[in-house]
Amino acid sequence: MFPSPLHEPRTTVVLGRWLGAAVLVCFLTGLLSHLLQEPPAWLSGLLPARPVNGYRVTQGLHVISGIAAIPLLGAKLWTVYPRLFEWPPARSVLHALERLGIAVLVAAVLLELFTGLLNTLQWYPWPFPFRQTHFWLGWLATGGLLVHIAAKAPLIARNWRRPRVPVPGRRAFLVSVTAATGAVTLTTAGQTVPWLQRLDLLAPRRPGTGSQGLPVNRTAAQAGTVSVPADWRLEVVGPRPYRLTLADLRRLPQHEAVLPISCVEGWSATARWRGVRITDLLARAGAPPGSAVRVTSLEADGPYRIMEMPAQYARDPLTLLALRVNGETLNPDHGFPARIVAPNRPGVLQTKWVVRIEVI
Ligand SMILES: Nc1nc2c(c(=O)[nH]1)N[C@H]1C(S)=C(S)[C@@H](COP(=O)(O)O)O[C@H]1N2
Ligand SMILES: [Mo]
Repeated sequence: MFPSPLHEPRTTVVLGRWLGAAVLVCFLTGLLSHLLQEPPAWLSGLLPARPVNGYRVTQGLHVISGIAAIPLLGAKLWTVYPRLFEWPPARSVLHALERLGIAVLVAAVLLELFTGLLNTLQWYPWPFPFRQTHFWLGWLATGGLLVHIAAKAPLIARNWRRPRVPVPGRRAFLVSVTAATGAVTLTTAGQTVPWLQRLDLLAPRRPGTGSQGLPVNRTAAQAGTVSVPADWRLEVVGPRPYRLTLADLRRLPQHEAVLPISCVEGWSATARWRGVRITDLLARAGAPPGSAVRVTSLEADGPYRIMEMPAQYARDPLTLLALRVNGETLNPDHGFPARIVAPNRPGVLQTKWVVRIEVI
């Protein structure tokens, strides 16, 4: 029924090594992203504000390895799918358990890659929350993978080295899978790797494309902040609270920072920001050194309305309340009148339409 000679363990092992590597990179970078976006209390003081592009690199790797895993998984499942029709389906309790484990593993990995891919398109056609589901499926898939590798260790060991007699067609098959993996990777990686931008055929975003040279995830219209109230004031709450108009803010010392927005959805774009240092605003409010802050957006609701920033970012000279981007006043979509930019943080924490900064 399955005439291809490639439904055999050596081919599966070769693909499994690549897929395993992709899944491992994806898992570790995903874990990091999760921890950066919502750090547990014990960790938040330890997260480094350098290198400024750190999150751009790890999140880029996350999405690149996840996309590469899709053709690899397809090919690997193809090599083994005849075993779905094995008869009898279970030879022993142990065999039944092993097959059940594989079912869970395959389901978790498929769902993980599917939800991740759709997330890069900002498309959420399901009733469950994306982030928590993606996080726990990641553990399930990686745990399932480790158990699978352990259960298959003898088979993997037997097929680790190239056999003396080659299976006909294997080389061509592996070359095709490599080409497919390379193609989907190279045509999407440009959403975060600047020198691959020209190949960006399948990427949902292009870093330089968007108003003011930058993509927009949530527009002012979507957030309901198109018309900023005429009496807008930045409120700084601390031991010596105060309020500033936009004109006041513009009269304070202005600083520049070249920093990326590194979106968890997989695109990153560098921009030149100009505005007031958060550390200067905090000093003026009499905040004790080492203060963390809570930032509130004008946005009526939404998961990114309130953001907390640990001290190491708040005191960083590159962390700005930006008023300008790439030489222009921020437009409404990029956070007019003022937004946060900080080094080495996920895009979701680069709060737009800021109205309040509280010392905590
Ligand atoms: N208040 C608020 N700030 C926000 C968001 C939001 O939805 N609301 N989206 C965040 C996300 S997910 C990203 S990637 C960046 C994008 O910034 P940009 O639209 O200026 O490129 O803004 C962040 N700041
Ligand atoms: Mo984002």
